[in-house]
Amino acid sequence: MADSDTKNRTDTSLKTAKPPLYKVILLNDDYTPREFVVRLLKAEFRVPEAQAGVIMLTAHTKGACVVAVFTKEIAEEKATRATDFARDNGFPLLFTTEPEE
Ligand code: TYC
Repeated sequence: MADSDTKNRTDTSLKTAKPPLYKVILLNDDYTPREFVVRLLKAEFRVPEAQAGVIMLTAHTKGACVVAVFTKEIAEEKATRATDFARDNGFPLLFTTEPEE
């Protein structure tokens, strides 16, 4: 019997199913200027200055920091755009994505 045929079902997963989410992760490197990282985060991810500063410093000190969470397609597009922008400006800054939990 198909799931949807089951009577009196209490599992609401069919109604509430959400797309899997992906984290966009900023990686630290030794060459990209801090100010450039903050500027890029503001422009590409629309985060306010203070938050961009915290994200940049977290990546700088810990090696990586989650920037934001999106559906897979959007996360990959954002990570690619941000990495390409850095590359166009001559910096090795890298953004990656990974599934959330
Ligand atoms: N570590 C870089 C520096 O000291 C700054 C930096 C911070 C680079 C965060 C990347 O994700 C990063 N100039």
